[in-house]
Amino acid sequence: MDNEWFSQWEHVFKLDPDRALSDEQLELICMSGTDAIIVGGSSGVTYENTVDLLSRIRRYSVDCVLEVSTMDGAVPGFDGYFVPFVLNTRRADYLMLNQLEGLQTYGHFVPWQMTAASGYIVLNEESTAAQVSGADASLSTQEVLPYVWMADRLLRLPLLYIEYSGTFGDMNLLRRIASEVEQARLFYGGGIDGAERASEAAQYAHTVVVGNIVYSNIEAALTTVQAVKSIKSAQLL
Ligand code: 1GP
Repeated sequence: MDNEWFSQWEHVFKLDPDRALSDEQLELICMSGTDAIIVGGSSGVTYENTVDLLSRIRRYSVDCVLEVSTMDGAVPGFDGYFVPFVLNTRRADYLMLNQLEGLQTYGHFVPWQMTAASGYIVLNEESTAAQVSGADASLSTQEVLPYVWMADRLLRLPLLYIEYSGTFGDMNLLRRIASEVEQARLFYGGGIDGAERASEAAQYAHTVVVGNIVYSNIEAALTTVQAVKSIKSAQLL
């Protein structure tokens, strides 16, 4: 992996260390053809459950990265690390102070070559992510765009993550955001429950993230891989 380590990803599954998945289900996910697994969650993430999930995913060759959202869950040995910054929070701890504390404690151990900042815009008010981070999630299109410009053009973050966790987002807004992004890789996550929604999101986002449905309908989750890949192949033509 190098600085471009996530620049080819089109589809990823996000797995929560605090939720149960059988070995059979995990094998299906890891062998699905997805580009990577992101390990992360908004609550209940500990060192122990993160190490446990990493060691189970390590039986497979798929890239596995950690979204570092708590100091407790900062585990070495992943292929890469995302450090989330919630751009539309009013709370300085989620904007920057928690991350700063992490660097004050563990900064000398950070594998910088495979660590990237991810700028989150959280747009589902009901989500745990919004509630935990105190995000101002009810933004109009006109209100969202300055966050996009801030992340992509001013801060030049490598990754912009449009997060609707738990609900399917406004695809018109995602299309508008995509048209404004100049250099960041655009991730979309939220409410993808099968091939149809995966295809829709893949039209606009560079990378589609599939989470919850893994735990409630694994067959539907698996269909999202090919759905995203088909759209991406068609875009190349
Ligand atoms: C969550 O964006 C991911 O952080 C995926 O969302 O769980 O709704 O698929 P879902």
